[in-house]
Amino acid sequence: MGCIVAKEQDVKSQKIEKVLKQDSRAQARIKLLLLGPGESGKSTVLKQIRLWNGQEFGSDEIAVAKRAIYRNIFDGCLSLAKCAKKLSRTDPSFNVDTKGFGPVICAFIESLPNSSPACLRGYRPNRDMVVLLKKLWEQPPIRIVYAEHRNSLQLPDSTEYFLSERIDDILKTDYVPTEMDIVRSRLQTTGVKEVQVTFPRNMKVKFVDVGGQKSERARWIQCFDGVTCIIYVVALIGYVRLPEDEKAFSRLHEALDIFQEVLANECFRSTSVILFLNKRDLFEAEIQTTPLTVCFPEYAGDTKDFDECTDYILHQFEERSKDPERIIYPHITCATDQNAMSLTLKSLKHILMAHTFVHIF
Ligand SMILES: Nc1nc2c(ncn2[C@@H]2O[C@H](COP(=O)(O)OP(=O)(O)OP(=O)(O)O)[C@@H](O)[C@H]2O)c(=O)[nH]1
Ligand SMILES: [Mg+2]
Repeated sequence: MGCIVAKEQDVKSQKIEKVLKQDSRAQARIKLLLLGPGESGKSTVLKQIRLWNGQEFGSDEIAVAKRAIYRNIFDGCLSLAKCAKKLSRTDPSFNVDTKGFGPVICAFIESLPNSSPACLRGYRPNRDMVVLLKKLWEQPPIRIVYAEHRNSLQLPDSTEYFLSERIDDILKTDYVPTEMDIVRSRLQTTGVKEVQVTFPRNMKVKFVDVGGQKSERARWIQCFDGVTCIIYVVALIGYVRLPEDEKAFSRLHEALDIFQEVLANECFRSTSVILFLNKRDLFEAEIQTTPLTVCFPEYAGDTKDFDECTDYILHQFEERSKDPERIIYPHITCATDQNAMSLTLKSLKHILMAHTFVHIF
C-alpha cells in the first residue's frame, strides 16, 4: 500500500518537475521561510537540507563550527560549575566529593577573565581550557547537577554529546569537526541568512533562516514577502524549559504564542505551514521522568505515551490557527538524525512541489 502511494507520488512529482523545468519564472518564486523560537533547531534543519542535497560544509564553516564547539562545551560546563558551587553552599544534601571536585572547579572558575555573561560575550576558549573542562565533566557532583538540574540551566543541547562521546577526538591537536559535530554545534543565528538549494531535478528553492531569540524576532518582518511556505520549528523539549519571555509559562507556550502571531499576519493569509515538532529524542527521554502535565495541567492522557503526548501538543498548535481552511503539515522530527531527516525532507519536497504547482497555475 505504502509502495503504491509512494509510486503515485513519484509520478505526480515528475509531472510537476517537468513543468517547473520549463518555467524558470516558477522556480525563482519558491521561497521557504524557517521560523520558530531560539534554539528550536531551524539552522540545524537547514544544515541537514544542505547535506541531504550533497552540499558539503566549506573550510570556513568548519573553522567556525570548531570554535562554536569549544564554546558550547565551555558554556555547558560553566553553567554546571556555577550551579554545583551554589548547591554545595546552600543544599546540605548535595553530596560534594571534595577530593578533586573543589580544586578542579576552582581552577576553572579562577581561570576565567570574569564569568558574567557580558564579560564572556566574545570569549574564545582554547584547547587548554577544553582539557580542564573535560576534567570538570568527569567530577561526580557535576554529573549529578547535569542529571538533576540540566533543564533549568539552559545548557546547550549537545553538551553531553561533545563531552561524553566526542571529547577525545575534540582534544586531538589536529581535530577537524565531522559533519555530525557541525550539525550538533550551536551558533545562535543573527540577522537573516539565505541559502539557495537546488533540489534534484533542477528545482531551485531559497531557504531563509532567521534568528529566533527575542531580540532577533523584530527582523522577521523583512523576510515576509513572497513566501511560498513556512517551516515553523518548535522544540518539544520546551515543555520543561524556561521561556525567554517571562510572560509565557514555558518555552513551549512561548512557541505557541509566536506561532499564533505568525499565522495571524496578513502576509501569510494563504501560505501553507509545515510544522516541525523537533527534538523528539530529548522529548521521548524526558517524558519518562517529567510528565507533560507540568506544562499542560489539563492534559489527561498517558504521560509516558509518546504518541498521545505529541498528538496533544500538535492539537495545541492546530488550535492556534483561526483559519479552518489553512493546511498545517506536521512532522515529528529529530533534526540531528540524518537518516530520519532524509525521510522528512523527501516528503517536504513532495509537499513543496504540489503546493508550488497549485500556487502558480
Ligand atoms: N538532541 C537534539 N538536538 C537538536 C535537535 N535539533 C537541533 N538540536 C540542537 O539544538 C541546538 C540549537 O539548534 P539551532 O539549529 O542552532 O537552533 P535555531 O532555531 O537555529 O536557534 P536560533 O538561531 O537562536 O534561532 C544545536 O546544538 C542543535 O544541534 C534535535 O532534534 N535533537
Ligand atoms: Mg539559527
